[in-house]
Amino acid sequence: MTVSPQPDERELLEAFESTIDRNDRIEPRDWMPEGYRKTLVRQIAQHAHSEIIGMQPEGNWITRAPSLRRKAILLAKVQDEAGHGLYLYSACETLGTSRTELTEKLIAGAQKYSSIFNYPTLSYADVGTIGWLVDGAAICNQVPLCRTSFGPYGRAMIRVCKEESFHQRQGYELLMTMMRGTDEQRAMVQESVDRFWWPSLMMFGPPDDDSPNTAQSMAWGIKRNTNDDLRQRFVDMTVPQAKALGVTLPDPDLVWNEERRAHDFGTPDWAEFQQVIKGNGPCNAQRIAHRRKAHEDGAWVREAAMAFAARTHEPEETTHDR
Ligand code: FAQ
Repeated sequence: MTVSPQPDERELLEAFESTIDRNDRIEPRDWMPEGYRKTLVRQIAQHAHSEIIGMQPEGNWITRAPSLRRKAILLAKVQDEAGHGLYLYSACETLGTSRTELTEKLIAGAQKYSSIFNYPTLSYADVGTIGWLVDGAAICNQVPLCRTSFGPYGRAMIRVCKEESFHQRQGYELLMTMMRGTDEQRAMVQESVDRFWWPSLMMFGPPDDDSPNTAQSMAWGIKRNTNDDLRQRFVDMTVPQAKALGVTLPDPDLVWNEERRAHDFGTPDWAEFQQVIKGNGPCNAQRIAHRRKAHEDGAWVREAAMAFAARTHEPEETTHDR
């Protein structure tokens, strides 16, 4: 019998690169460079944490939703975010990192989550604004990720994006209803949009010139567009929606540029962004404390589930008397 020789690292790398060049998918059992694996774990974990932490600002309004219909919609949306977190943690597990490890890193402050969820939800209009702007930004960012080079991440994104579309529409519909209401309600919507506009633009990450990861992530097909490209796409998509809604986007420099066939817009406060991602945003401490408490309070559920799983996997003769 002839034993075929193990391919060396150069051959493995060539095979990996040719898969990337063909726009094919890398799957969990395929060989991959360590840097590719690490970048994916970093991005997917941050994305998963964002979904889970993102449940908090909206969850804040479940008990105070103004009608049964609005409450049911909000409950369903927040539950969807939990599901998105689970798909994403599962995608990360295929890269050899457990969900427990990732959660522990999150609550120790060793992994990030989206800056946007460190801002408070001060009025009920924020539920609509988050749906419209935050889910709108998430869709712009995530639709291209359906074509990301790592199979489990791209497949998770397909379902996530479908659900995010519903989230975006419910937010827009909520705001539209408020805009058809009283002057007070219209003022609430405008005040909410004023607070969330700039943080929504920051969701796309730092400008391309200050983005250390973009070039390599694009070369590996993990990211399909740069941060600035997606931010521009979001602005162009949102301006006509704001007009239809009757709200003003709080940027005096926002203007259509006929030559570029795109909107010019002002510069987000990047110093504020850096502070928020370093942990010094308005709600960072509260979000992590809440997540830590939920994790600790849920310890008994995990222990019971593990004990049940161990028992149901025991051989038949040791369990049938119980
Ligand atoms: N917040 O070099 P880059 C949602 C970090 S889901 C915090 O440009 P990259 C659904 C970045 O990690 C929202 N940190 O990085 C929902 C890096 O730090 P590191 C989440 C940020 O990875 C809706 C450093 O800055 N979506 O909203 C942010 O190439 C409503 C340098 O940055 C995703 O995660 C930020 N905004 O590009 C849920 C999408 N931006 O790790 C509930 C997937 C950058 O080196 C309610 N992720 N940083 O220490 C991505 O597309 C990318 O990771 C980017 C950042 C674009 C976020």
